[in-house]
Amino acid sequence: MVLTMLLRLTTDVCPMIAKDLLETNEEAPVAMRLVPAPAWAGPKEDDPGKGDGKGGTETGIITKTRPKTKRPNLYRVLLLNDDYTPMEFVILVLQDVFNKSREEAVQIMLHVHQKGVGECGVYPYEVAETKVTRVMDTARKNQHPLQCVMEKQ
Ligand code: TYC
Repeated sequence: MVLTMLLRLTTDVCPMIAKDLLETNEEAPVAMRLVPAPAWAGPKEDDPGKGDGKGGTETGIITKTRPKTKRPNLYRVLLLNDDYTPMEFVILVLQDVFNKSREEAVQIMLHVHQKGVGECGVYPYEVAETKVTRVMDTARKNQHPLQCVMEKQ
């Protein structure tokens, strides 16, 4: 995916950059180039006609194209200890909802049992939310007080 940014620039606002962009218009096809302003950009109020290219009234659109590399916000999904949920139930939830091996699930369950809280995984918002819901739903259906929460990393 690409993000295209448009910015109106006049040579009287920033003559050095505008001149540079005009001169390198063909050589800089991707990074940055000054192209004529399209009709939808509207006329510049104090610019009665076309600029002469010698500075002062030249108007154009800078387009900059770059890869959009926004990373998703991540959330930790945490399991909380209680005195009543059977250990075996917690192990099965960890295997089923968080795709843990039996060995990993036992380790996480014991960690939560001993420390009070433990991490089951780190996910983008909607994945984390779905996992919390699945844990809470299955706990409620089985009448266990098991609690699962998410927190921004
Ligand atoms: N403490 C529970 C017990 O002794 C076991 C347990 C572990 C419960 C982890 C919840 O998130 C939990 N039966």
